[in-house]
Order: sequence, then C-alpha cells, then structure tokens
Amino acid sequence: MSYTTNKSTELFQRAQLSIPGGVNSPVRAFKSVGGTPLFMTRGKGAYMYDADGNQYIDYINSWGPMILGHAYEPVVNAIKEKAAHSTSFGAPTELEIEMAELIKSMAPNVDLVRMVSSGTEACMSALRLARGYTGRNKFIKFEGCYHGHADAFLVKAGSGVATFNIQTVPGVTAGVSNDTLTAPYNDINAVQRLVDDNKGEIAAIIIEPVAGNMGCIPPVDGYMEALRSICDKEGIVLIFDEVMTGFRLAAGGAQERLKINADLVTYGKVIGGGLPVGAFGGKKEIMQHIAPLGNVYQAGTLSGNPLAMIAGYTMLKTLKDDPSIYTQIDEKTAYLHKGLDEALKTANTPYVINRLGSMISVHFSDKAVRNFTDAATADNALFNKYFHALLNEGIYLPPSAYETWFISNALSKEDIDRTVETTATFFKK
Ligand code: KE4
Repeated sequence: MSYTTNKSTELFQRAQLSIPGGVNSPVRAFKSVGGTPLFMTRGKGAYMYDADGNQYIDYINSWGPMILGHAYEPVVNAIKEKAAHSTSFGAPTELEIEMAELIKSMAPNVDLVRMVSSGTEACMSALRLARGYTGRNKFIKFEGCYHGHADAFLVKAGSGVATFNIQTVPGVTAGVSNDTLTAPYNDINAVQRLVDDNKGEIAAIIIEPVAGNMGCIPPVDGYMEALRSICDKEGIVLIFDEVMTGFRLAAGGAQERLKINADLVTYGKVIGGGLPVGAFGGKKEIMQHIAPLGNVYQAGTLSGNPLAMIAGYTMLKTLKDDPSIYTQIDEKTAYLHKGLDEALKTANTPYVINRLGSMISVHFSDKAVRNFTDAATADNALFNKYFHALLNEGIYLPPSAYETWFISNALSKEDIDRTVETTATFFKK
C-alpha cells in the first residue's frame, strides 16, 4: 500500500508561511530523513491518522509520553472533567500535593519535587540548583546526550542538534558554553581526566542513564557505578536526566532499573500523559535551596496546573497500580527485537540493535554502538531509506537515526509482526 499524502503536503506549504520550518519542534520536520512531514489529525491506541486519513502504527508516541497508547480513556476523561473547573489558578492546589506524593512513592531518592512545564525547564533548573548548591560553575555532559534546549546544554547535544549536525548553535555564547565540559558516553577515563583537570570546579555531571538521543545507547557494565563513585569522591551532584527513562524503564525509572542513586532527577514526557509537564526532584539537602525555601530562583506560571497534573497523575497512577504494564511493554519490545534481528539477518547489511527495556533502536553499523561517534558513523542514509519504506506501509518510526524508538503498551503482536515483515521485505529488495 503506498499512501497519498497530498493534504499533508498542502498543510506543510501553508505551515511554512507562519511557523519557522512549518513545525513547532525541529525533529518533526523530516529534515534528516527527507520528504514531507505528515500532519496528524487523531490517534487511538497504537495508531495515529494523518490528514489524508492514512493509519500509522506509532513508534514515536509523542516522543515518549503515550506509553499507554493514544487517547487512553482514563487520561482523556480526567482532562475533560478537570477542564470544566478552570484550567489554571496560579495558586496552590491539593492535586499538586497528590502528584508530588505519587512521584515520591514511585521514584527513589526524591524527598522534594518541583513541577515545571517541559523537560528543558527541568534540566535547566536542576543544573542551576546544582551550581547554586555547590557554588561551582562547570558541569559535564556527554556527546550525543540531549537535555533540552537551554543554552548550556546545546554543546555537542543529541536529538535534533545531532540530526541537523549543528556543531555550535548560534546565540549560545562562549560565556555560557565555556562552563560546559563534554566527554564521550561510556568512557569513564574521559570523565576522570575532566575531573582531574578541573579540580573542585565541577558542580554536576548530567547524563541520560540510558541514552535515547543518539539512538538508544545503554551504559556499559560498571559505567554508571563508576560515575556515581567519582561524584561521591569529588562532591559532584549526579543528575539523572530521566525525561525519557523516567516511569518508562520501571516505576522508579533508571534509578530502579540500574540500581544507581542519583542526587537529582529530571522528568518529562510520560509524567504529563501528553500534556506539558516536567519535574525535577531529589534529596532535601539539595532541593531545599530552591526558592522560596532557598535562593536558587526557579518559577513557572503554569507549573503544576490542574490539567497537566490530572493527566500526569492519572497516567502515573495507572502505571503504579499495574506494574505488569512494565513487564508487558518490555516483552513486546523483546519480541520486536527478536523479529527485527531475524529480518535483518537476511539482509546483507551490517546492523546492531541496542535495547534496554522498552528503549530500542537499529543502527546500521558493523560495530558496537556505544557512543555518539559510533552512532554517527553508522549508515544513516540507509536508515533514512528504511524509515520511508516503513512509513509508506503505515509504520511510523522516529524520523531520525539519532532517536530511540518509543514503544507503547497499546502495540499488539500483529502490529509488531507487520513491522517485522515490512522490514524483511525492504531488506530483501
Ligand atoms: P522537552 O523540553 O522537549 O520536553 O524535553 C527535553 C529533553 C530532555 N531530556 C531528554 C533525555 C530528552 O529526550 C528531551 C526531549 N527529547 C526530544 C526527542 N528525543 C524531544 C522531541 C523534540 O525535541 O521535539
């Protein structure tokens, strides 16, 4: 079946007259995979539908939030009900306490948590807090990791920054990026060297505990433990950016899955059930420096607003009350992994499938993909062809080789079988 997408083409032309690049977030523009982005009208369960009425099996799920599939009834109904009583007060509400208590009951090492409206805000605030708490200026991030678009993080970042191969982002001043130190992912010696060369000056190390913004790249054995001990020794704040892994890899996220304690954790995506929500939290010893308790200022007009809170609360409560969802979603991803492996084996092209839990990606590489350089030297032109081959058959992968695939628990065995069969057909040609 090859789809006609005339309506999307028309909408894309029109969008570009009023929105930069026709999209409100660059990764949606298909710039790296080529072609015209598809305009969606609705979604239900594992599927979304474009303006021409074509159905797609969704492996983006809004880049993570739709872990239970689109238009999950309890979330939709909760939003409808809450909206009738006003959408925002700018005053505290009991629901925010319930949301904070729910997060604390699921996530390890979170004594206090502050709600914000995006993953970017969460990471930006966590970094400011770590700097305010330690009195130090520098921090370490990893090449290919993406922590949102706050200036300090746009140095060798992943996701759209890597997709568009933006080396230095105009507008990010040297004054800001001078304090951003970078190291390759999965290389603990590189971190040790930076720590030794900047003794007593590093406030934080921020990491995606399972990287998802250069495709999926799990930490190699012992790496996260080594990071933890360097931070303990040097008084550096270890920030787990769990915007992607939080409430996805386990109820307790990567801290639970990898059994590593972070000092601060940032959340987004799943935590909002599809509405704009982010959060950062951690030990009281650190979080108590946040205004109005302390002097590290951080604020937000719509932080903790009722709609976002009821959507996120309903989503997290569902995940907490039925932990088998995590087993199911992991099993579905393992099934997909096995099927893709069989399909790709028949192809005469090298490939690597990286997976941890429900985070998975295919790299057309002839060697292990353990850091950004490995991901960047894979045959990403082939990925782009593969992306379109599947899209044409109604299967929507993330439109970049530098993204992990997002699995929803609404995916059926048949959806996965169709994905595998279409993969096998493409590689047979
Ligand atoms: P937002 O500000 O986009 O809500 O979150 C930023 C962010 C922070 N940390 C991690 C680990 C993230 O993955 C993200 C956002 N992820 C990208 C996709 N890889 C969002 C998609 C987009 O930019 O439109």
